[in-house]
Amino acid sequence: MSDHASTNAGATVDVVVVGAGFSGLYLLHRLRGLGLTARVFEAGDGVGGTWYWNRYPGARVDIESQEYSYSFSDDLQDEWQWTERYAAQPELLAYLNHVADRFDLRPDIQFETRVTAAVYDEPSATWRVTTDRGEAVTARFCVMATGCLSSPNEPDFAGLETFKGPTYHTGKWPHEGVDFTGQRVAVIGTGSSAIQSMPQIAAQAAHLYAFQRTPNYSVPAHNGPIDPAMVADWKANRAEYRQQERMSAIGILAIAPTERLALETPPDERQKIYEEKWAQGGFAIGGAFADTGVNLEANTTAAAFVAGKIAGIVKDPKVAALLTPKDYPFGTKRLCVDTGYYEMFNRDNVTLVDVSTAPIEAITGAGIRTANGDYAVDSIVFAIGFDAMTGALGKIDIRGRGGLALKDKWAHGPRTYLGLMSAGFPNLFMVTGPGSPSVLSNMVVSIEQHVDWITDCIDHLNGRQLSSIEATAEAEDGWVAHVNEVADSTLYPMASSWYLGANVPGKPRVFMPYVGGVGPYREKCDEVAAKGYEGFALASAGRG
Ligand code: FAD
Ligand code: N01
Repeated sequence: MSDHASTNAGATVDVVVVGAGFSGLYLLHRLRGLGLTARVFEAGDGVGGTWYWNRYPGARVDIESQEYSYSFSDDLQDEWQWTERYAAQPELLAYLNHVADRFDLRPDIQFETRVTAAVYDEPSATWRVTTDRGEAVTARFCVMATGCLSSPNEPDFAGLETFKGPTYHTGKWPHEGVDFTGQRVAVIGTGSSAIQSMPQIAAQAAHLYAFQRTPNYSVPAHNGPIDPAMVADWKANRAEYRQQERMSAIGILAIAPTERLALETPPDERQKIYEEKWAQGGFAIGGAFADTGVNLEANTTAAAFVAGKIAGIVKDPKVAALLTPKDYPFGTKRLCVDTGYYEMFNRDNVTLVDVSTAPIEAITGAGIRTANGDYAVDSIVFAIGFDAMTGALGKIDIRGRGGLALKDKWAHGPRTYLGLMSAGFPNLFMVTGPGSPSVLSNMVVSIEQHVDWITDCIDHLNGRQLSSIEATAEAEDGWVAHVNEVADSTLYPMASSWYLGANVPGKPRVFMPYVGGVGPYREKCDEVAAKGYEGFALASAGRG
């Protein structure tokens, strides 16, 4: 076992943290700063979370590196130099390892340990957390830093066990890497993971078969070495830029606030603006106009622009047509940011297989059988995504007041107050939980905000000898209604996306993240805290 601090049965700490990604690492640092004892449990054998698990070729951040990084320490920001505009997975993992070392976090992290249950004991107002190693630890507070995209969907294709070659999941990629040289490779899925990995696999493999059920909108990253002028500007104005991110819509500077409407902009000027945003790269295009996310007609102008780009890049018009999304608005599934994705389909060794009209029927010993025929392959990559936002929480037997299981409470969809806590589960916090901006934002900005709010809250309770905090049912009902109302005012619900749980059979269709914006959400959280944690019940031990 690497770097493993062990916890004895019966140990007691102030706070248990589950997960050692961006969230868990910063939590531990903040909790220590408050003089609290904390124990972090992490299933992997290293820190990094997303960037520990997703080691597939081409994995990289799609927000500019300096923005997708911690802001809490000036020294850390001064000393760390990113090398690319969009850092690749190895660099992101190195960064998070650097953070763990720099702040000496490892002694309080127990690796290769999966938390299996967390049970609230009402009389003592404590959580009893147990692990797959048979250990138990008692803590006043439990913070789930388990990640929104950390529970990979497992493939359940008929005949999977008969396949003779190796299979891989992008979300659990082998640490030693995979050499596809000379192989015929199938990639199932065309979400961000597939769109990032396929151009690299195609460059190595003998042949790549891309199995597409639903086409995605993708925009070019225009990645490259980091621009020294940008670095100098960032350094000079960092504090101001960070503040702008915190108060922005999605925590990204590339999406500048605009009131400009696509429908009120003359077509040639609109086209020019889209071209500029396309040339800028990444999410910039999402911020071209204020009405594309809420007005279908306006949205159609963005969709048509991207369709034109696909048609211009992909030489075979039939393939271009298949790659063009048709049945959901632009941006209502997470926008993909790529390096050479559409261009890849011009290669002789790449075949797009449309499984929307001819579904995958089975996996055979030799490959993949669709309704249209068989594809012989040597290996299969599952890029089929995650049980997002609730998946990792659902794998832990979390029981609150009166033995209530979180899974049962959320049977019809997650219910939280501010995405931070759920009524009936005192002293249990979630980082970027459902009902917070989370996956609709620069996650590091949202993670820092949540960690700061949670640790300030714990400090508030400790300073007043309060033993517990719990969301009230009324506040939760109000927040859930608000989250739904805001989502319904946008085009998001028009796509069968993982935001809605639509990618997991049987999962209730509820729009999970909060669309109201990172800045307004932060203001709401701050206001709640300033009003003595309005909407939460605070109690002293024994007083209920
Ligand atoms: P994670 O990084 O997911 O870490 C959670 C950790 O908890 C994991 O290590 C997991 O092993 C551990 N864990 C879970 N359950 C248990 C348990 N029961 N017991 C013990 N340990 C447990 N976001 C962006 O904003 N921009 C991006 O460009 C971006 N790119 C992404 C690319 C990929 C491939 C993926 C999958 C996600 C991406 N995201 C991106 C979202 C990304 O998840 C967040 O940005 C961020 O890394 C989340 O950090 P976290 O610490 O909250 O969760
Ligand atoms: O997963 P996805 P992902 N048969 O759910 C298909 C972040 N991320 O891992 O749309 C055939 O997006 C499925 O098809 P459909 C980011 O937030 C960021 O790619 O359900 N196909 C879809 O095409 C992202 O959104 C980056 O019809 C099947 C694909 O698999 C999130 O993580 C990189 C199928 C899954 O796409 C998840 O991305 C990577 C089946 N049975 C991830 N089941 C960055 O760029 C599923 N599919 C920063």
